[in-house]
Amino acid sequence: MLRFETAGESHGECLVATLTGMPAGVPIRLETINHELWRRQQGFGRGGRMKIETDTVRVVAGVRHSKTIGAPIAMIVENRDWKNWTETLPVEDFEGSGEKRKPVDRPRPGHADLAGAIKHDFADARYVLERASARETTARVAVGAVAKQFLAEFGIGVLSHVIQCGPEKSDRVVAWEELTALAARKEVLLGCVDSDAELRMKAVVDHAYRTGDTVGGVFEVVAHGLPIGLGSHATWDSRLDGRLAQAIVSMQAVKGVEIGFASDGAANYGSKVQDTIGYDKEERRFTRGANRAGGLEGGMTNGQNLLVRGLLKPISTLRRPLESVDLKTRESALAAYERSDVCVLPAAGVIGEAMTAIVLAQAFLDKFGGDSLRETRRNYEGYLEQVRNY
Ligand code: EPS
Repeated sequence: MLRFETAGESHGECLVATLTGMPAGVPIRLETINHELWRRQQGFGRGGRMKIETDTVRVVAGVRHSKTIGAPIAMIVENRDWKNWTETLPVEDFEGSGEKRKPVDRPRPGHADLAGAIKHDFADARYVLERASARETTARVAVGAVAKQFLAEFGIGVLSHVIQCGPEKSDRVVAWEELTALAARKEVLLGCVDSDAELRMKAVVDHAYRTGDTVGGVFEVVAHGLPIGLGSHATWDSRLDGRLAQAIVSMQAVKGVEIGFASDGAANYGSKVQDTIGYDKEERRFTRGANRAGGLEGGMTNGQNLLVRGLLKPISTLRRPLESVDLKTRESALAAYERSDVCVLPAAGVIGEAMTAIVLAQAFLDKFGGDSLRETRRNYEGYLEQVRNY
């Protein structure tokens, strides 16, 4: 079972991730992990923090001579901002520390602040926001970059693009090659392949900047090169759609998930929604009329591209704050404002890729197993042979 955990707070020393269950012999390049971390930091609408950080991974266990060794992988990404917070968030208390604290006592509507402070019996929300912050996704992206390198060994790629920002949408059908070109861009605006739509999206973010507001939208993750049969129809918790939904909605600020064209499907008759089945006798393979199911039927991959969308609400830290309550006085007060982002859509796409890659690597190893890449590959190739001869 491939599993991972993260630790670390937004303004603490560092973010930490462990990943257990990866077979030995998977080639790992630090440059590839760092490139994914860089992608997570990009996009028009990011806040001041991204100017401080240049996220760089340190792999401290589980990889030797550029390959996994079948042991837990441990990774660290340092927070450069920590040096500004050593007295505000010390590990060991010291005399006079009270004056250095930065309490957050006017909880932000939409953030973890209020429920987290009440639940943990904190007088203010500082410790809650430190962990609830999307800074944590740095660790997820590092793990996802390892999962991606594993999947790449089997010709599977996972990428993303932005399809909606506030009210502005791009409905264009996108080819895999366009996503690889998008991912190779040196400058990231809003992560949309349609440049006209991207400029309209930029105007929405500009408006949010001007008015002290924030804006959300929709990103789509696409996985390419998948075999038929990852996941299972047999039990509720092995259905891949359910596992992906959990992974995507677990992302900070994501409030909804859609597989394929789910909301269009809900508004249409069955005859317009299902992807018809054909057979190419020369190529000896099944073909499909469309991919409205988003590559998943019965909780299993069906060999088409996997399409998973995340619906991202606007970031809850507003420069023009909403009404809240002072936790000390219980009087009405405006919510706390601390430096934040205005729009994080392209970054959310990159995090969605990481979460999808992790779930796919889990499902892949559930099915093909193996303590070494060679063993996994042999099992995989045997299965592909069986599918070819079906
Ligand atoms: C983030 C770092 C954070 C925020 C953002 C995500 O940095 P700071 O709090 O120091 O500005 O920019 O966190 C939030 C949006 C949030 O609501 O907490 C990052 O690295 O992605």
